[in-house]
Amino acid sequence: MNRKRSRSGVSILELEIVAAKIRRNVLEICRGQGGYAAQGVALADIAATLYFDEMRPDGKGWFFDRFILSNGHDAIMTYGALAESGHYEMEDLKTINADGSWVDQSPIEGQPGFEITAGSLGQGPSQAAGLAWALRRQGSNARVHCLFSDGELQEGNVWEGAMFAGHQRLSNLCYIVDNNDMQASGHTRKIMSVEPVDEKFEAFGFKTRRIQGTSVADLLDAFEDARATTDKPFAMICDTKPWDGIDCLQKAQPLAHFTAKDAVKWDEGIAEIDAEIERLEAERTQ
Ligand SMILES: Cc1ncc(C[n+]2csc(CCOP(=O)(O)OP(=O)(O)O)c2C)c(N)n1
Ligand SMILES: [Mg+2]
Repeated sequence: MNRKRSRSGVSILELEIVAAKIRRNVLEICRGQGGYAAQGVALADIAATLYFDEMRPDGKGWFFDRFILSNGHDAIMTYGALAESGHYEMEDLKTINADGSWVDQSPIEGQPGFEITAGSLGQGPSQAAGLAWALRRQGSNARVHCLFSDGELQEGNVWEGAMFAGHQRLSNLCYIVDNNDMQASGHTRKIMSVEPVDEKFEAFGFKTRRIQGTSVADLLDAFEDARATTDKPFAMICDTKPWDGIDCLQKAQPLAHFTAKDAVKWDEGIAEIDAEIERLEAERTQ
């Protein structure tokens, strides 16, 4: 097990276990009323790496480094992670999408863990660039991470933010792209291709790295590379697939922008995850 590559000293195996538990949380949160479960599952390794290794604690129970969620519907990823870290209660999160629930599917600025209102897509990258610029100006060494989607790459504001970040050489900024070839009504490559994503960000002055979004080892390497890049912003292009990490649900519903509560067999997915957690925990005790 390579322990050196993680920032905090946690092992790859530990982070894989956390990611599997986040996947389980996502399914448990969505099974009652449906939700953006396929994205939450696929982004669990990114969430585990970010929240449980990369972002430094602020000493007050939250994080010193910043995370901007641009694609508001992927709040499910954040909820899954912040339930695992003890910041949110699963019982509250399970009320998502229910009438009268305070748990927003796409949260607004100020809800714990959410810095911006992101239901209207395409706005996070420019806000993250502005935040990174302001923090640098204030002399802070906090890093700013921003997750956004391939669908959002079709919006002009994303590229205005990227142009500003490249021009300002914002080396404290790390974009994380959920490049899942899916948007609301089908495959991104068929509706309006955004490729080659890495070359586009390079042209805007970024250092880029294209990785498998479900590989903790790749993610740790990429975050290390981002931190070591001191003269330009960084873009991590994470190739993912809906439900990445749960084979039976991927097979059942390969294109899954929104998963209605009756669209998949949640129990089958949970059973697959439980078997995975058991296998990983057995490996840990070896
Ligand atoms: C500005 C804006 N336009 C349209 C929408 C409606 N919408 C919600 S999710 C979505 C899909 C966007 O693609 P992506 O985020 O890649 O979807 P995913 O991969 O998560 O399924 C759209 C068009 C929106 N929320 N905001
Ligand atoms: Mg997408």
